[in-house]
Amino acid sequence: MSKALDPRRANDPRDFLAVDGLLDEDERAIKQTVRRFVVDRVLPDIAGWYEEGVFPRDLATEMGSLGLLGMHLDGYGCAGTNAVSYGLACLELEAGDSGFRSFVSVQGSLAMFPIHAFGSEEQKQEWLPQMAAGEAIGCFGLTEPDSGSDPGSMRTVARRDGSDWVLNGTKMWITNGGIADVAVVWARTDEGIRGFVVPTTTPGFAASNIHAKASLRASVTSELVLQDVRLPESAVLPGVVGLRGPLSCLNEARFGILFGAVGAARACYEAALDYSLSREQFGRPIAGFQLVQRKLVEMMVSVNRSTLVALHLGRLKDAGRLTPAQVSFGKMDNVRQAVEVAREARNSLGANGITLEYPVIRHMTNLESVYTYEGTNEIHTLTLGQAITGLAAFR
Ligand code: TGC
Ligand code: FAD
Repeated sequence: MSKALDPRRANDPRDFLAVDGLLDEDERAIKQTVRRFVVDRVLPDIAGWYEEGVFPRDLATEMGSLGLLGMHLDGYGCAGTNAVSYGLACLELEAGDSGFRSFVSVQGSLAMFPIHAFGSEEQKQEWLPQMAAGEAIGCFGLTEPDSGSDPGSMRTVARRDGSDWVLNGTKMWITNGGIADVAVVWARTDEGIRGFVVPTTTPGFAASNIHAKASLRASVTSELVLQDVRLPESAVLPGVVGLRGPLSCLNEARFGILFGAVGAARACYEAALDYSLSREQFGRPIAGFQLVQRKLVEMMVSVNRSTLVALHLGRLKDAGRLTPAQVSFGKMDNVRQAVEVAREARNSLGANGITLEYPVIRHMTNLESVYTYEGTNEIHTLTLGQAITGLAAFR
């Protein structure tokens, strides 16, 4: 008879609900591969990149060769994994830094997805293989200086001029903008909102990076100015008209974020656990004090609960049953949980919690952006309110 496990030590503090056991072999292998990439290629340098405010563009091709770019899309050089694997990759990347998950979200879900879902065959052939390889970088221009939560109020316009389109307007807060080779830009037309595939070398297109950010510093965030940008008819995404186009892309990216936030929270919880076990005050490890244990337990419960929510939503997506409001549930709750975990972890590290020698303050400040972008906490709350009452309270 096998010796019974000591019930006091039967659980892995880093996977308390044994969620890893719910993954299949391929999913576990992808998770491990991305975790290794983060440990080897991101963690050694991330504090420096964060401090300097740079994103290491060189790593794009490495992420491409790992199949992380547009990984849940089929064909055109994309890996074609299931949705859960895409989510797990986002989780592991964000355990490194939200900037890396952002890069992958924007490239795969916001720039490649619209071309894949709504693009012409010519657009797909031209852009997707090089984007999947990380040789071309994409960005997604929806938000404007006066049009954030309400993208339907955008002012960027595209008007027909003979067989061409001419675009004018300004896009704000655009991830990857300054390093992009191609921008998917959403603009108002006589027919409704349409998407345009804009090579960033097109005359009249300019990107300037936003500096002095105190969050997501290892990520490029830019303003895009389009002044009489002339594009051929072939630049428009033929497959969609209306706000449904960009909002469909957001569903994909928000799905990655609801997994990613768990990664940031897990990294914070693990840092707090390790620190509390080794830091001694009053003659013993602070992890032995009841108030510290309470914080650690709250963090652990939160991380496990968010992981289960993410995995459940991933399984729904793979079964083709995930609704946009369910994505809002995950984005709203997992990100707010992560914000709270990061804050508690920061506190647990005392003064060391404010230095970049530990990952926590970096995650904590990053998560402030994650709380705001891809639909703020309030917008997802209202989306859920509408879903359960049938009443829209946005306006
Ligand atoms: P509304 O009248 O409700 O809808 C207009 C049309 O869109 C359809 N629709 C959706 N389609 C797909 N997915 C969704 N989630 C959809 N939500 C709505 C809807 O059926 C309708 O279609 P049709 O064919 O009948 O015309 O639109 P509204 O103007 O009332 O707005 C609704 C609201 C507020 C929820 C929406 O505008 C919204 O989500 N606002 C938040 C904006 C946002 O999230 N921006 C993110 C920008 S990108 C970014 O932040 C990248 S961060 C970098 C990174 O990811 O790392
Ligand atoms: P606002 O919409 O002005 O909101 C301000 C506050 O008012 C928020 O708290 C909001 O919740 C609240 N509010 C607004 N409307 C309501 C309402 N009806 N009811 C209750 N409260 C409300 N955009 C892109 O298009 N592409 C990108 O790649 C991209 N990357 C980003 C990267 C970073 C680092 C950041 C910070 C943002 C990025 N964004 C991007 C923009 C992001 O999507 C917007 O910031 C976000 O949608 C919110 O818009 P806003 O900042 O204009 O805030």
